[in-house]
Amino acid sequence: MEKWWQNAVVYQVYPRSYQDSNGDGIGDLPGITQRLAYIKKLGADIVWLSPIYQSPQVDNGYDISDYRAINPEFGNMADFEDLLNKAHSLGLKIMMDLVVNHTSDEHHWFQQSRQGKDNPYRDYYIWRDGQDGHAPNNWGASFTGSAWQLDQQTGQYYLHLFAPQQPDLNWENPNVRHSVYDMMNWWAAKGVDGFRMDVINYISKPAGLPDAKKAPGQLYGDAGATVANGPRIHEFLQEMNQNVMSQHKLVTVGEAPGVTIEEAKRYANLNGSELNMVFQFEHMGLDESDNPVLGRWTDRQATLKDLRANLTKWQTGLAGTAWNSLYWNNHDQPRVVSRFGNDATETDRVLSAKMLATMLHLQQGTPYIYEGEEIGMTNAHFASLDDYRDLDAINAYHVLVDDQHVVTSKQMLKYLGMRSRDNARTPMQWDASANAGFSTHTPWLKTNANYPTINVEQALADPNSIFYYYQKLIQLRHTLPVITNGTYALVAGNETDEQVYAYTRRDATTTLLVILNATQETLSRHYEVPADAQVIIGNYADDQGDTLRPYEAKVYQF
Ligand code: TEU
Ligand code: CA
Repeated sequence: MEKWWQNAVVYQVYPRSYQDSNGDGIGDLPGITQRLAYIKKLGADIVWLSPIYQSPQVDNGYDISDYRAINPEFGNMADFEDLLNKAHSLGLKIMMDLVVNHTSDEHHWFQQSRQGKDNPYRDYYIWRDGQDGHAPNNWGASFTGSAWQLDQQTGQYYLHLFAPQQPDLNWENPNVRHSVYDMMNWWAAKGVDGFRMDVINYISKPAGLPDAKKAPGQLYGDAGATVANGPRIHEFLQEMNQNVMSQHKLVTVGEAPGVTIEEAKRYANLNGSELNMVFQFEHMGLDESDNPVLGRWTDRQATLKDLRANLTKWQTGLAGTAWNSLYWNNHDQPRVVSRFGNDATETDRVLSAKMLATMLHLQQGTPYIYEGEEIGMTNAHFASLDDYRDLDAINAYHVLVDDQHVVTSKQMLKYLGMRSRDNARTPMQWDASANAGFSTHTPWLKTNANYPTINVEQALADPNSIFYYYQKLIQLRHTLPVITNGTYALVAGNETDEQVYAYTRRDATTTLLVILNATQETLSRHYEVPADAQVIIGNYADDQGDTLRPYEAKVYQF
């Protein structure tokens, strides 16, 4: 039986960067509300809001100090209710970001917890004694340094897998779990329609918190790999499901770095016992460095072969058992057109953005579009470290360039320009006016210099724009059941093609053949298509049969 979210399309908004309504240079809730009609015009069904809760904003809201209050920079609860009502009146659903692997160190639970070993909230977090004056184990934090912070007040260390201002909650404590479920039910009662769950597969830590594997040259062990998919994770999610999801009509997606197909089959099982779907990360890791010290800080390019093999593995791996989420972009990833496409010229940018959209949106699963992706926004290519705001980029620069001397400043600036999260976070480009129409004030993060030509106003005025192409892809998903339900298969022999990706989707009545030239060259390929086959979408005006022009994408229906 098909679920309501299976043929839905999600649009992610990063509130800080979407639309500033009061001229302080920071996006806000009334700004988003003003733009809901635009999201509706695109055709998305669900709007995922990155965190809007009260937060000191050390990690732009992924450090929450009050789960039931709105960050004052973004507005207040009345503004949120207004956004929710307006969305619902337009037929849009709202998905909240749920960040419960950790809180902010300013959350009152942590403020209490750090007071003393006997405090009733002590066990809400993960406290340990040091070992011979060192941290309790070798785990490294995601944003550099040890994952343990010594707290002078009690002389113990607390665990933080991310920044020191993001202490990890102790999910072994049933009070923590039920406090989270109560909070989720509170938001569901308010009328929100779903949750995107931040690093949810990290919440169950392995017993004894053993040292993590440490590659040569690395200062700390890989904590993420050690905590991912921990021993009690499925028990916790089933408990959450019984306490929250089963009580409401919610859509849920878990962010799950390090998730495997086998684990995803459990998290996202169609039996509905845990989550509806997960974000897997394998295709986002294909252009990582072989040198674990560098990780994503490299200019390595993913190959079509690797990308196709990975997407195919997830398509066939979950088919019939669990549900995929489909994404190229989010607030943590560089812009897809700059990463897997080509942003060098206007022609290449538009063609390759449409080709990548076709690759993803004809697959089985629920697609996610990240703000600006629908107009082909590109990486910002900032030239100076001063332009960056993200602690992830700034910390990585200092550790790799200043402390460890593993890359030069020039190299690292190049890598940041290609891979940093701030590439996704530059203000939404609405029009060619000052600050891209995002704000009347200097924005909190510089706008991309290309906003005078790449912007929403321009896209809406051009019938051949990337925007209208995405709109059509969404319409196709909403009207052709084979896109939601059909079987995925690679065209025979395509596995080894280094330039073209060709796959089919099939149900009892319909076949779709998706042909994608992933290169800048004109190629020749022959695929069997019946004489009456129709091209239902493509990024060139006509069909030249076996000739595939640069970045050509076309989809036959028969
Ligand atoms: O991201 C988790 C995560 O996997 C990141 O560490 C990711 O690997 C990194 O951003 C590099 O791409 C989530 C949120 O999406 C991210 O914005 C938060 O900073 C992080 O959790 C902590 O809450
Ligand atoms: Ca504002």
